Amino acid sequence: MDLPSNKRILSAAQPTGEAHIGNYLGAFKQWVALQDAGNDVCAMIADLHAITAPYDAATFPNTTLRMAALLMAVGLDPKKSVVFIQSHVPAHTEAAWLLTTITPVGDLTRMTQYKDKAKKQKTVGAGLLNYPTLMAADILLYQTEIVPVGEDQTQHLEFARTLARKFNRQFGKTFTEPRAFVLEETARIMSLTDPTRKMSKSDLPASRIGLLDDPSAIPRKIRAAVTDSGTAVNPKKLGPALTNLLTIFATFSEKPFRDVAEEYAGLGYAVVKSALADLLVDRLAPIRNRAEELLWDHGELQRILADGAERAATLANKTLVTMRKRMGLLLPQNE
Ligand code: AQP
Repeated sequence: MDLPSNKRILSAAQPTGEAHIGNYLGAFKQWVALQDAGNDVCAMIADLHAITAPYDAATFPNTTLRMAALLMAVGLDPKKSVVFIQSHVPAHTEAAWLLTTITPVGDLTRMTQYKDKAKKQKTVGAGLLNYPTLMAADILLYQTEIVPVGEDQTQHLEFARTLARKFNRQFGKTFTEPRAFVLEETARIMSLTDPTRKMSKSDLPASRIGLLDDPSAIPRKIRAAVTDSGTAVNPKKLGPALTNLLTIFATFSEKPFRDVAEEYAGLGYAVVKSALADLLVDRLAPIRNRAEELLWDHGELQRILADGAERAATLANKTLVTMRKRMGLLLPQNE
């Protein structure tokens, strides 16, 4: 994959649950590669987005902190990147409100993700409808040039680009127009219990391998993962379940999918599962150990996040003041 360099990048993960190997292979790992390629990465824990879906307020602070620890444990270095919690930077909600005033409601109700999620909720909150405007604010506040997104987020990114153009036309050039960096599709990881659906934080624990899973849980979950009909690997006739297991294997071992499928050709599914479990236990151990180290000292973790929020706020507030000026809002005397 050709990586950009020297670009301002915004990436975000929602603390909607425990991050899993799908989040890691499909997103986090690539964010770290972007950081290491010399980009200026802002890595945000999107708590304000997460609360647009039903959630447990009592456990939410801890879930948020665990997500922060995991992002650092996978390699986002708070000395190189700006790692912060979205709600710690109030500019996001203010910029979102300002952008809401130029957002046509019809554009929001047409969003595929809104329609999908609204169907699953008893009462649809306005926060869910306004989700793309908040996401546009997240991106535009940092003058972001590149946003790494999965296929499912490209519509929201297009919306942010349209809003940036509209604002720039109406009030004068204020925002950089962001570009999507579509994450490698090969890294889309599916549920272990239903390989036709993507692995998801909000799904049952048996459907996913969490990055903080106990090493003893990993072989158990992999053994219980559904397989396709048949008993041995046939590279010419792979069903969705085996394709998923071999994709996880190939991505973690950084080998081409085809090579892994050939390597296990003719061998029983149990052999593949056992090798995959060993590989996962091995590869996840350093991530889990580092996250546990960080989580052991909440005070230090909060200090790192406070520093990230301060650096993020400096960048975001600069754009926010320009937005307010350009929109004709009277600034307080001290600004
Ligand atoms: N199964 C997956 N395979 C590959 N990539 C995935 N991502 C999520 N699931 C998979 C990518 O992880 C990044 C961070 O995700 P997020 O927290 O912003 O959103 P999400 O897509 O909503 O994640 P989940 O795990 O599916 O959580 P819930 O259950 O809350 O919806 C994104 O870049 C995403 O593409």
